[in-house]
Amino acid sequence: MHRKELSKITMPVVFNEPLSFLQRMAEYMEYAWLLEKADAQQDPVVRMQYVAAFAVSGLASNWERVGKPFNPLLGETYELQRDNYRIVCEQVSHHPPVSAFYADSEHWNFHGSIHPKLKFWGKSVEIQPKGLLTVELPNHGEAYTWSNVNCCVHNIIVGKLWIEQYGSMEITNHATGHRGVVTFKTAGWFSKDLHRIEGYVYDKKKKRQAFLYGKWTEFLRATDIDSYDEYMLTNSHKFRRNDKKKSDEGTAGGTNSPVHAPKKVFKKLNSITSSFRMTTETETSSEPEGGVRIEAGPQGLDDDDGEGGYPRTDSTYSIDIPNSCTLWEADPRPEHSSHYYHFTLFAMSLNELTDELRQNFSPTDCRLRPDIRLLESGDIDTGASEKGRLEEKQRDARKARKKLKQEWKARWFEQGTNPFTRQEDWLYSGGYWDRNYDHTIDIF
Ligand code: CLR
Repeated sequence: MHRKELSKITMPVVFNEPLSFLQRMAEYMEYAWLLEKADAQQDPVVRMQYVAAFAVSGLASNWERVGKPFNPLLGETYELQRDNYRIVCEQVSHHPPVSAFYADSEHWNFHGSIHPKLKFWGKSVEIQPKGLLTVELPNHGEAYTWSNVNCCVHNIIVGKLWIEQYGSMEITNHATGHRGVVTFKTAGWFSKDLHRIEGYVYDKKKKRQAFLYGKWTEFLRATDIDSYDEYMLTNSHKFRRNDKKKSDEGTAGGTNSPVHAPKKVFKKLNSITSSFRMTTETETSSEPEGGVRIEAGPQGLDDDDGEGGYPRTDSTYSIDIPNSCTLWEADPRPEHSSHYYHFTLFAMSLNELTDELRQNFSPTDCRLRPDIRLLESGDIDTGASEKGRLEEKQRDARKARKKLKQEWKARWFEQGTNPFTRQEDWLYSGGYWDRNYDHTIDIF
């Protein structure tokens, strides 16, 4: 296994998508209305259900998104204002790369930071989005915290890239002690559990209060425990129970040890991942169907589960537990999404630059990054050279600071401890929306 910081991986611009990672973070906001819904609930169990739906919904846009977002430059920002909320993001550290954000609205606020850690496993790369996410509902005096599940990009050497998210997401309501635990399953044999998620809401005595189920790409539903238990008496075959043994083997974020890739693969990988990825869409694995798994991916998951290591089908079995309520449903992707980096409609709107914005926003906003603009307009070569120029400018600025013994300080965030978990976090220092950007530096 081979670790590398995201900021140290350079790939040709053709493998990029025309968004900065800061904008990728802003994509958590696509279904922000779920937080409004959460706030409107009187029952803490139902509030947790909607917060869980929000946490899951923020990951839905990752489906099929295999373009690499641009590494933000140190000090780069992104802002987005919508009818009911606004969000500001900043790249607060470059080595290691850390992005922080703060979103607020009349009824809630949502903040956190992300430091994606990459591990290369041979044929796949596992991404651990380190960092903490917090939702506060001041009307209820509540704060919820969780961390995102891991993500795996399969077939980084040959074959079709695909993204899997797996592990356990644990949301804690620090005021009442309720917990929402949602497990993202691995695809499993014949992709039976592809994209499937399920979990429970517990009260502070660890008693189950609701059952949650769905697909992170599509929907999340909730039902009461009695209906669930009754349903399970006759339909248990539909579920792969995540008992202890299973989760140690594979899913549910067990502390499993990896199966190592053959040395040969590693050599090849080391020499190409840092600079180039060879894509051959036609090359397929010659593994027989359901054949013996030779090399296992990070979570015991194999890349040979389908044609060319691509999952054969989505899992289509339906679960209709009586008394279920749909908390969230993903909007379908726009028609030409697959020709446009598999963007959602929301992602497509993130580069929008109105005159009003132009007059008001910070000169560090990533909408002003020339390399991203050039990729967006299809000029890959100039985009690549501009990207090089910006990175060099960033290096020069760092050297200059070193010489003057100056330390970099984030503009809108401060490193501190999360008041609810006491973990290390980045906290918003305020002021971005006062629109005074006199002391921002020129990074483009
Ligand atoms: C997944 C959801 C997490 C936050 C997060 C961090 C890094 C992102 C990842 C998400 C999705 C996949 C991603 C990755 C950075 C690079 C990678 C966009 C959004 C793309 C697919 C490129 C992989 C390139 C390898 C071949 C090196 O909460």
